[in-house]
Amino acid sequence: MAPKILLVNPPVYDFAAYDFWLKPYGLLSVAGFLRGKADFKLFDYLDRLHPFMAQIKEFQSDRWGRGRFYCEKIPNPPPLSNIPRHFRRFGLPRRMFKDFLSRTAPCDFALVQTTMTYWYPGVTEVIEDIRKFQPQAKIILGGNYVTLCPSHAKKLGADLLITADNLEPLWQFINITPDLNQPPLWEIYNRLNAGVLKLSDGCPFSCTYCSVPKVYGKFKPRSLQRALAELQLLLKLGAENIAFYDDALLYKANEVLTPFLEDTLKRSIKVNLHTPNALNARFITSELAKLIVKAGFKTFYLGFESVSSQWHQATGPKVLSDELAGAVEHLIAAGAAAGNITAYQILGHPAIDIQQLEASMRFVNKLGIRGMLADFSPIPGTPDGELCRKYADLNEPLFHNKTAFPVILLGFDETNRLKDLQRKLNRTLPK
Ligand code: B12
Ligand code: SF4
Repeated sequence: MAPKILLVNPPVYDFAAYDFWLKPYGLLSVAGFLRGKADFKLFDYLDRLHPFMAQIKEFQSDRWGRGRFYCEKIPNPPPLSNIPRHFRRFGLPRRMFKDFLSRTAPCDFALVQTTMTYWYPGVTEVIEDIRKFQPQAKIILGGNYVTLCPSHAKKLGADLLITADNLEPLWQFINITPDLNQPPLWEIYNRLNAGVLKLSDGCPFSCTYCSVPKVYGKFKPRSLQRALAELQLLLKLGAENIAFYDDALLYKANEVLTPFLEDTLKRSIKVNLHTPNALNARFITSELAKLIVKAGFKTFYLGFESVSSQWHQATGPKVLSDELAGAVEHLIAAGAAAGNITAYQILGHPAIDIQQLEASMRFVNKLGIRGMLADFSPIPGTPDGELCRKYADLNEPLFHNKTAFPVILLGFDETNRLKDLQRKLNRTLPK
């Protein structure tokens, strides 16, 4: 008999959370490799198309498939008690999972997605409920938190931890031979209006605040055929919006993104494409801008971080000011709406003294595009994360929280002043 596998995407405990095309992509990818070889059930706490959230107007999607989650206010956890913001639990109510577990036939394995390191309280809650209602199930954790904080994750009491993309221990544990050509198990959702794609792994850069180079190594393209099959599956299931989760989507575009988009154009595929994970403006030539706009890219998030060349020298030069300006010019000339182009700048980076953050925000505003402050999350094991140990105990992942860390580094008033300034600058732009 095929083993019964429960897939769980936990709730989020945080100051803020928004469905910015959040999908448990690693979990769905692993389940896809086991397609046809196991009997799956899914409980996704963050599924806004679940009947509980879908019926409420407040949680409906915007035109690009994003939206708010159901949430409940809860007390701040003790390590974050000094952060003067409300803490919340985002996602379906816990009782629904308990009901689901008690109605579901006993499962052999439970695969649980872990995402941001500081979201581990949601994972703890899920483990507690599975242990109570499905005590026979072997619990397996995988994803970012387990990869970046393995010793902390061990304490949560799961039966197996899968770090990074080394899935061998998983196949041995569940005793199934995977089919690695299969796309993620998107059909497990009853309804879908947004999906995710990834055309590559890794990144050729080595920014000192980022874990990707260490965890995933250098850039490696994924199979184009498999990505095209995945897109077809997503479209068949009703997805109208696709977010790319690549770390370096535009790197070696001639070999990876361009052939993918040319194929979709040849097949006259109509879908809205998005890049919540920053694009590298350096690679946006006039030609590439024309192609991505023609192929259906609707929102453009560009990584900028700072106007300061000194800051870029210190952190790994990614995008210089003239490269950002050139990219914006090419995108607008190709027909992208300026209002849908956003540049990210880090707020709360430990080298803020050389970052010239206000000048960076004003520079972005002069280009006529929106700025967004990307709150800094100190990641243990990265050079910049390690610098932050003098401000916070990074062995407690709650201190990696992106809302908390800028407040710890800069203070509440200064953090608010910079956020207000960003809002004011954005308001000067035409709607
Ligand atoms: C996509 C992405 C996002 C998306 C959302 C992702 C989501 N679902 O929530 C967006 C753009 C919204 C986002 C936002 C942010 N992100 Co982000 N993001 C990523 C990215 C690129 C991929 C994460 C992901 O979904 N991986 C899953 C898929 C794509 O991975 P995969 O390799 O195919 O999965 C394989 C294995 O990993 C494994 N696996 C994965 N999951 C599972 C689960 C199980 C059960 C098993 C068995 C195996 C398994 O098997 C898979 C198949 O081989 C990572 C970097 C990276 N490359 O990992 C950063 C990353 C997770 N983000 C990071 C950061 C800093 C942020 C922000 C704080 C940035 C900012 N300042 O705004 C915000 C925080 C958002 C918030 N609300 O708090 C950090 C982590 C920070 C932390 N403390 O945890 C990372 C690691 C990047 C970095 N800088 O180092 N992010
Ligand atoms: S370019 Fe992006 S993914 Fe690559 S190392 Fe820098 S921050 Fe990380």
